[in-house]
Amino acid sequence: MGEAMKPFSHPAFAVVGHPNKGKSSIVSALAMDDTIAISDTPGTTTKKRSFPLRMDGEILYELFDTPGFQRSRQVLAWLKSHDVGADKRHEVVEAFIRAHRDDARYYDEIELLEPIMAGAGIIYVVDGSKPYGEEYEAEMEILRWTGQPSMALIN
Ligand SMILES: Nc1nc2c(ncn2[C@@H]2O[C@H](COP(=O)(O)OP(=O)(O)OP(=O)(O)O)[C@@H](O)[C@H]2O)c(=O)[nH]1
Ligand SMILES: [Mg+2]
Repeated sequence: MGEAMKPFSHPAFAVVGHPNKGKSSIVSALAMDDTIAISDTPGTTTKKRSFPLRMDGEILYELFDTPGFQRSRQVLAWLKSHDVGADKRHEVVEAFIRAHRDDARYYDEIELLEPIMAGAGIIYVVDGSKPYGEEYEAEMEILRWTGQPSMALIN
């Protein structure tokens, strides 16, 4: 995995959530890009991908399609075991990424966390056709640890 991402000079949003909940479908619609891989197999998106929305050559905003969470409970357990206080949680997420950069088990989490840690806002995609699942608790708590603003998008 590469270097840490640079901060953004324009609004940026990472579309994140559980696998197979329509993240790529939403990015495809908002970015008006039908080359994005969409399928009913969970884990279709394996890398973050940037979609800058340009007007007159200038980037208005940037969307990131990302892989879904694969090991949210384990990630959250690591964060909690390295907790040093509520005001330092962003740094603990940074430490998680540094410690697991070459760990294939957390590839998907690191891919999705990187744009958020670089300053992207969070668009958390929820499946409106299914009852609320408790596996989402860990995902949402990890996202809170980043300290970035977030909104839920019910697909
Ligand atoms: N019925 C219905 N199906 C949808 C909707 N949005 C997405 N889908 C379907 O849900 C499946 C998953 O969509 P993706 O956009 O690939 O989901 P994803 O969250 O990017 O999935 P991963 O990349 O695997 O994490 C596809 O079969 C889509 O056609 C929707 O609003 N309604
Ligand atoms: Mg996808």
